[in-house]
Amino acid sequence: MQTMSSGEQNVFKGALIGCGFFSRNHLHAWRDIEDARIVALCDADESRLHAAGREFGIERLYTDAAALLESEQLDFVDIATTVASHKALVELAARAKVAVICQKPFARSLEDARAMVDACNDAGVPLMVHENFRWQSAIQAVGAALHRGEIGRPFWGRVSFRSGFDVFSGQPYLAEGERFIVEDLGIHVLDIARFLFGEVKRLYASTSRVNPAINGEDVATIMLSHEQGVNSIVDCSYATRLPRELFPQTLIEVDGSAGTLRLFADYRLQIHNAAGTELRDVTPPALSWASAPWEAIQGSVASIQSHWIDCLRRGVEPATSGRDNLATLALVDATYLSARQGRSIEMSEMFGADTKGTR
Ligand code: NAD
Ligand code: 89V
Repeated sequence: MQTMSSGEQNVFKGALIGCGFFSRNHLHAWRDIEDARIVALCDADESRLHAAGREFGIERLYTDAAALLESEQLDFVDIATTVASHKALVELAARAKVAVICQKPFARSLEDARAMVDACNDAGVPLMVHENFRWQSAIQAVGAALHRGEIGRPFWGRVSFRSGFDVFSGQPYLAEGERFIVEDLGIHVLDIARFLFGEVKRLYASTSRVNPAINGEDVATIMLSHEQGVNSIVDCSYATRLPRELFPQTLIEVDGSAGTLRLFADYRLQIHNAAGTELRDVTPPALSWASAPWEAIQGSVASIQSHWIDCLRRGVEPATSGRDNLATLALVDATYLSARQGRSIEMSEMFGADTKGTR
């Protein structure tokens, strides 16, 4: 059992639910955050539960999330299970009045996501979606450069993720679903487009499957018209054989009224404007537990989890709150709808009369 010293009174106590493939990154990152402590773990699979407990020295272990929430005094739960269990677990945490982080994809449908946001709202508990890609050091550097107006007013952008990396060996469930790249990876890239260029008015998308061994689509191209006048392209592929594999790098191009920004491979950020051309190094932080090729993602996990603790301490809404994530999920749904029907989608169609909580 973990003991708290008097110096740890200001430490936020959490439990992690879901001890699978990606949970190791959460657990390593929590260990590095001074004012957070994971005091208990939960997984329906006992062998995974005990393996994580042993690896991270956590002794309070549960196979049932309801029992965890009944027995532990928690400041937050961190849900790192796959999407099928998210709604039940978020609503369970809300009923127990415990603040909650939930991994992406937040929900299977926009309707479920709204219900989850409402449940936390009504219970008065903070809710953050672990939408971490925008928290990568390189993406934050791009956002900051645009925010400072270094290339003037952006009018065009491209956010691109093209890879042939074998994601299925670590995450075999990704090969099984009817939906694949847009729901799993495109969701991050669409969220980056929102983060950089603002909310979307309209989109047009096409998708295809190249890999015959999987059920869902592994290529998507999406054209977005943003409310503030930027037109952008989000493209992603897991069927792209490059001379050098770049997983999990996202490459970015932005043209602005006073210059251009390019995020090249290997985390090189080029800003070109009237003052000249500058190349910046925006490499992810060197974490002791990072492992190639995952460093950028692992750095973003550390950043989003620190952001959560900071928001809890200050009593403010996280940047990637449940409410914020509704707009990203709506882009995912609109992409599938556009690809299926071969037409552009007005984002207002996705919300109908019920725009509650989408901004
Ligand atoms: P996984 O299948 O390896 O692990 C999930 C674990 O949750 C399993 O051990 C399972 O037994 C457990 N579980 C499921 N339902 C449960 C329940 N009701 N109660 C207790 N335990 C339960 O999955 P993973 O690859 O670790 O992915 C988990 C989530 O993380 C997914 O939603 C995935 O999309 C997301 N993910 C995010 C990133 C990122 O960068 N943000 C990267 C990889 C995966
Ligand atoms: O981030 C994710 O959700 C992961 C991966 C980067 C492998 O697609 O599933």
